[in-house]
Amino acid sequence: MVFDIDMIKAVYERYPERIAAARKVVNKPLTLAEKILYAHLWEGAATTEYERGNSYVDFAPDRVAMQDATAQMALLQFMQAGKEKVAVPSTTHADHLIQAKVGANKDLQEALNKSSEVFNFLSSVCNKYGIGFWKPGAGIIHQVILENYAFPGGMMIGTDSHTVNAGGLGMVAIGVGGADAVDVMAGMAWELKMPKLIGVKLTGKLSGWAAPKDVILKVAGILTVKGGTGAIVEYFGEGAESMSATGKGTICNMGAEIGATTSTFGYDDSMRRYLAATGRQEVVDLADKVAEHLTGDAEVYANPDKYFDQVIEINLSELSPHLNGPFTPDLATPVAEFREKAIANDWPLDIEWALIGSCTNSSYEDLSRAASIVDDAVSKGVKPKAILGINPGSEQVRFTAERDGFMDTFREFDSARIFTNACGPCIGQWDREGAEKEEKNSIIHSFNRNFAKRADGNPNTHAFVASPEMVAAVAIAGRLDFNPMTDTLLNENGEEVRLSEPTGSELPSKGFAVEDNGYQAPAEDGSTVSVEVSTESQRLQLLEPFAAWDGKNITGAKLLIKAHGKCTTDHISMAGPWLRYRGHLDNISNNMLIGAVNAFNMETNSVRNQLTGEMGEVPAVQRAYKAAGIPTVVVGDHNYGEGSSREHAAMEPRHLGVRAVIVKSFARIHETNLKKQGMLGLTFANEADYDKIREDDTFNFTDLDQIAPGKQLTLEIVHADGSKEEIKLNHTYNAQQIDWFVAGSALNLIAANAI
Ligand code: MIC
Ligand code: SF4
Repeated sequence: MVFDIDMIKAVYERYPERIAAARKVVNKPLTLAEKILYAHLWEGAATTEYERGNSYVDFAPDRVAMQDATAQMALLQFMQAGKEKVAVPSTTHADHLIQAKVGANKDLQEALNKSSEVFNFLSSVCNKYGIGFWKPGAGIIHQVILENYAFPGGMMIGTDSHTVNAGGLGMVAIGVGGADAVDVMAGMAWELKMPKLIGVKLTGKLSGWAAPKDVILKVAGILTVKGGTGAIVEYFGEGAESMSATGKGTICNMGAEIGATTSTFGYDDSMRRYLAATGRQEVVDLADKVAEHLTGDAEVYANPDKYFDQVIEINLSELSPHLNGPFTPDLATPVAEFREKAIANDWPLDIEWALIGSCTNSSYEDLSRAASIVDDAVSKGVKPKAILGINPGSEQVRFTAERDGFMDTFREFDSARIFTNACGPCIGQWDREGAEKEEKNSIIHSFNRNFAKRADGNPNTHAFVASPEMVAAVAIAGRLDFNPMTDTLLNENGEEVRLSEPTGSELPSKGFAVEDNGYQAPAEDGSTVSVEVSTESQRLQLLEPFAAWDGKNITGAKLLIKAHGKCTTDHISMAGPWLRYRGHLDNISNNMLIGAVNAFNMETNSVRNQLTGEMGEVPAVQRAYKAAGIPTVVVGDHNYGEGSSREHAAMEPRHLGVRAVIVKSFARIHETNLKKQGMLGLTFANEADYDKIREDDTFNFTDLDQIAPGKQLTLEIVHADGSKEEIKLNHTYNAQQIDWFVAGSALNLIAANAI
């Protein structure tokens, strides 16, 4: 069965007319990204050109995807919107709440025991409102989406930053907060600033140890974690066509790590092959009829400098494997240069754990290539030095890989652990023995993120990101500085052997197979399905609407924390053990900003309480201000809120009474999340003003009552010695977003309109 085939047919039927209209208004050759965006305007056929990087545009995405950790909040909000059914095809995927410990079956059972309340809630809400539900164990959201729902030229939003993975099948797929998903599920337009365009021309062909992962590891090194902000990255060229659809998915997936709005590739044979292999020949037949619209115009690709805002060229034939890290995904080092850099920086070289999986690298092809390395080592009598953990991307991938013998290959290593088809260690769902000792160590994985504490909670774990085949090789060597292209290993006979280059299959030659894919279709008529949330629950809590703005200037606000350096969503609302409270706003608020580094003492979770003068934990200090009715402000550095789409990072401060977040710059999703939840997300007009903020400052907004699009705000800083300074703040609120602030949240407006 092909999901939503009627919707896909309708999208393709509209394409010729929509592209013709877009050509008229834009009046020059079109990139693929522009075609997809203009084909999905809320207004229908384009009547005006939108300015990249400037115009706010209303879009009509084709579908919505959610995962369990964010869906709880998204669906709690949707329940407040007063709708009977979702307006577009939507799915929820249970993948984040399963901890990796012993192995797949036991771990899954344990998760079912621990989180049944949440799974039952999600299953019944989905059933009621017409949302497909993929049960625990079915797989990681983005692999399941790629296998079942993604289609070339489609537009999707998803409550997870790696929704962008679907660019591997030529979609424009964008990560958002739950409140954005609610807009689309409630049948409203979804707003986005018209993205800028970055073109990446890929020439040559990958060979040897280089993998699609290395393309994005290299791009991350070039663009850094904020280089893609506000832009869509479009890959093209012969090199692009030479890679598999799942390989393209890997590249698009990690576009989240450079802050890109999304990434995409033109429709090509690799996508045809993948769609056909996953039972969607029907989609191929439909897409082929409009194939010219599902890729960028030839003139664009011939003269990219004229049509993209920035162009990068990478010759795949010259690309070598990379290791990115530690602590940030953009610190890119070619394997050949790694040893020197690691020694200079004192990175631990010995490896105890190597992990393959996560939504970015858990496809059939990935497992097959990693298995080829293991197979080669076994046949040469080499034993692995590290433990190799594997999380397959979906039940279909696992079942097929099992049938084709790859799982048995991994099991040839006594130290291999096959975990559930789920996020697992990638999101800190990992019961790693000894992590609590907080010893300095390194791990290597094929995931996308490697922020401090993310995988095992240990701040001293140095995590490095690499391709699955490199992860397998490092697992065998037990050392991070192992270069499989030049180094040898000692086998059990004491002989020096070299690992052969990876081989693998893009797709299973016998086709994919699965017995139970874990899908639950929603009820045709959900009106009689009831959704219960106990008031006693520690995991779920119905939402109370946030209070509307009183129209007055915020005055007498205290500084809660001035965050130093990197402050990702993992620092603002940690995952791992806290995932269990994702449906309970008050409980999860106890993790607010506990990972952020206080610029005044360089410690985490220790800030001055201006009421008592004492140091205290951030959530506790904030609760004290709230109890005293005192507003607060959070100050941050660049790219504040980088990483996840989790809107908890915006809802927690909102819930606890923080009024404004003032930073040097924001990551896109987090900035929108703040706006949606009725917070003030502001930036220093003069970056250096960050330095003016002192630990015991009080703030007065002097012209907030005149807030208007494009107009700076003025902030008076009152220092403890009584001296005052005035600084200017920028904001990007348009008229509608100001309405959200006024109403207390975007949802308050939807709910008011539904009555
Ligand atoms: C992540 O990779 O950080 C997550 C967990 O998938 C998040 C979503 C979440 O916080 O639930 C993301 O990337 O958006
Ligand atoms: Fe799950 Fe990790 Fe992918 Fe996030 S990045 S969706 S936690 S596998």
